[in-house]
Amino acid sequence: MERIVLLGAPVEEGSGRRGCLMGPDAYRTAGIVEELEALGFDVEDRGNAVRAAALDAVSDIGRLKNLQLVAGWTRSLFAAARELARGPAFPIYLGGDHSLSLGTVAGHAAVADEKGRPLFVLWLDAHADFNTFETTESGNLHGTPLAFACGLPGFEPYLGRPLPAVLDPGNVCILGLRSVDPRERGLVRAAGVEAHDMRAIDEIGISRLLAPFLERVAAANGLLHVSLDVDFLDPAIAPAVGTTVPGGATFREAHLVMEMLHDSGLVSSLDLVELNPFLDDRGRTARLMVDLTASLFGRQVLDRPTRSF
Ligand code: 5AB
Ligand code: MN
Ligand code: MN
Ligand code: MN
Repeated sequence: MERIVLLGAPVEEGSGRRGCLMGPDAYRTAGIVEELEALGFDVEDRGNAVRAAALDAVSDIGRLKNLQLVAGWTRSLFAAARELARGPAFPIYLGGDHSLSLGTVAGHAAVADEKGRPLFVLWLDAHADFNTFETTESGNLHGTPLAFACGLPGFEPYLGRPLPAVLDPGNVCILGLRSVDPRERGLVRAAGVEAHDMRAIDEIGISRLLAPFLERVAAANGLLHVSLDVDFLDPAIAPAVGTTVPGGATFREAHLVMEMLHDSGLVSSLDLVELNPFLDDRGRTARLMVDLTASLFGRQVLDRPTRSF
């Protein structure tokens, strides 16, 4: 039986408001363990076992918010992700805000490198999260994880040492964009990240955007990390997020992505981030995130032969 490890990381200091620390427990209340068990998985819930490492004072930089705490979380999450990536189980990281991915992506990139396999990342988000300490206008560090993973300069305080392995920006696909800061947009373009906004999804269709990326992962024998930000979804169906932007992915678009990911058999790790249960409407966003996770792990309405991309 395939094994899944759940690791809760109640980090909220990377976002501009409080509440994401309740995220991991909201997924449990919404039945994440039971849903995955019903699909035949052996689920080990490690609880909210990760905490921010205590650091010597990290000097303040400009208007960055909670840099010391976020760096502490990054170091703990990096170590936890590296350990899980080396093991046989499939890790699901329960956030927490998106600064969680500062640690998880770096950890998975390091282990992919040890294994001699390329890491690919699918970033499902209204935002590119490609700001640097230089370009961030808000100072909220949940807007920086993808730039950090891709090796953009200036991020030394996060790990306190160079990144063991840099994620190739050419191995990243962002889907769902509808809010990118002006200077961030230049960075995304310069890095050569594959980025699709909601207009592309409207015009081309989400499956036709995703399929070629999955083909590339398969052709390269890559590992695939998926980072699902609640704000990828339209706020009408997923209100429990601090950074709502109208015009997001629909219920079916989001499920189709998860179903295609399942059928591809390529996904090796998952972040569920930015859920803020304080803003939820009777648990519906938490339940939707759990249902999307179930689709990624094979829940479907009818039997169908496994497709390859
Ligand atoms: B999230 C913004 N670009 O840097 C910034 O929710 C938003 O993890 C970042 O995608 C949103 O503050 C971060 C305006
Ligand atoms: Mn976002
Ligand atoms: Mn995000
Ligand atoms: Mn957000």
